Amino acid sequence: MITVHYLDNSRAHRILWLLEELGLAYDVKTYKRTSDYLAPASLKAVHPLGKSPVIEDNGRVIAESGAIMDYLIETYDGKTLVPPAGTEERLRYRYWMHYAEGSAMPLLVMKLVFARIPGQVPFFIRPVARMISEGVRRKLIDPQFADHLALWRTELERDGWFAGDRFSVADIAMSFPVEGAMSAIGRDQDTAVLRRWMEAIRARPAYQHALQRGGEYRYAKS
Ligand SMILES: N[C@@H](CCC(=O)N[C@@H](CS)C(=O)NCC(=O)O)C(=O)O
Repeated sequence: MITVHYLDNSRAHRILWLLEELGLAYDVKTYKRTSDYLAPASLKAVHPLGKSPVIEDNGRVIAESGAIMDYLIETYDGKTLVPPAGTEERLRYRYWMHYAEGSAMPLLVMKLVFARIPGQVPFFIRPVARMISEGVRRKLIDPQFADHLALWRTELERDGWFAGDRFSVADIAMSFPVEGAMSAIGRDQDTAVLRRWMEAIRARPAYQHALQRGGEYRYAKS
């Protein structure tokens, strides 16, 4: 039986969702975040980095969302959830599978970290910390963030999903960046196509079953 080590309010929701799409049986071991919003130390007993998701299957411990998704598709015949080899869609699929954790999440985490810096320093240097943090966000992070949003919109406006005109695991991979980004998107940005796509993924029974099986996942509310 597959075990998913699930940290609350985390990208581990994607793994439960994929397991539901594949119709596989699994156990969920839930971990609560600390007051600093970090993973509890007990996750380090599962994998040295102490992050989630991690799965255990047939004596193997597998970490890293993209690697877990690839493993599940390969091991449990998920080919209906992946565009056929050799097609344009398969190339797009591969791009988004790597992009989700390789490009989108580092930028989103950087945005979050800089937003939190002023609250983490002694109050007497807070104005300076705020100035630095806002400067970095305005000059370095937000212009890139706008480019990423435009890229998502262009891809979804093309034919509705991230890798073609059919749902694929690339949509699962992209769910966490898009859901996480929604609260950080300014009112000046057009989010209609992203919201339509989010409605479509949330309408999938497997997405909803994953919410029921997992712990908290606050991004589903945005
Ligand atoms: N790229 C990794 C990122 C893993 C990761 O950072 N997970 C977050 C959950 S969203 C985590 O465990 N955070 C708690 C911590 O850093 O202590 C993956 O996709 O698996």
